[in-house]
Amino acid sequence: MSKPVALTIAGSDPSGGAGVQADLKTFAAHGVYGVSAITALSAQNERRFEILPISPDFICAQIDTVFEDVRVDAIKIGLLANAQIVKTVIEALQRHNGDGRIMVVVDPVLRASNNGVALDESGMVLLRDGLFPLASLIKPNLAEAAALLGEPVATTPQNMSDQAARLLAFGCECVLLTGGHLPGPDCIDVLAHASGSATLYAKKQAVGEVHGTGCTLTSAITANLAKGHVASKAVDLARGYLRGLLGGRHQLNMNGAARSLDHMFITDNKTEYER
Ligand code: PXL
Repeated sequence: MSKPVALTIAGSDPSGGAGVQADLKTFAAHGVYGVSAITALSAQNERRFEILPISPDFICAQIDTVFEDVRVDAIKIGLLANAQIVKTVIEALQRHNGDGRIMVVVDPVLRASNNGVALDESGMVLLRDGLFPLASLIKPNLAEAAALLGEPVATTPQNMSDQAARLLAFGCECVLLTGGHLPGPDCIDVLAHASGSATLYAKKQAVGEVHGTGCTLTSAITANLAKGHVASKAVDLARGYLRGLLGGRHQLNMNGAARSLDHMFITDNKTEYER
């Protein structure tokens, strides 16, 4: 039997903590073969964020050549740097996933972790109205959910459930609204789908700012979907993987205050996240 295959359509992060680099390592750590189409190059650290979008035609060529040769089981979509690129990705999904066989996970990246702008207003509107209806799952954080809805940032689990339900109305199958920035002892996420919603609790770990957690969670969900898990199980396993990564010794020491994750840790200690 051949390995499951996951495609990431996302930006490059040279530090390896986020973006395509994080996605490919996360896929590999899950035993999933990773393929990629790069939407933008970034040059970034905690103080600077510069971005060079790839031309839509060349993004299209990357995606089309992958599909000519590879049977893709799940797709993760991350940073899309402008509205034209969002349109290119929508059209590629229409060409290659017209029958909806492939699970599609969208991380609606609006800002990079050092607050650099990743997608402008018109791009965000097209992402929401054109790409969400093609998605199996979208994973906004609190700030992204608020921006997408044009509402204040949720401050309670009830606000989060209400906003997740309103995001579902844009046409995706599931919404995972991550509430890591909500104050309190627990990390609270809401998973909403057509038949209801669940509030998921995990003990917050005192790790401070860690770079690339959103990309990593989303690519772990995608890897688990590629392996055939249903969405709720894929989310559960991915949250366990991220919890394992955030357990101190799986982080790399970088020069700055924000730390990066060691995505391959489960290949060293497989049982830890499977518990
Ligand atoms: O975490 C959002 C994100 C996505 N994609 C790229 C990034 C970042 C954050 O820095 O660099 C390429």
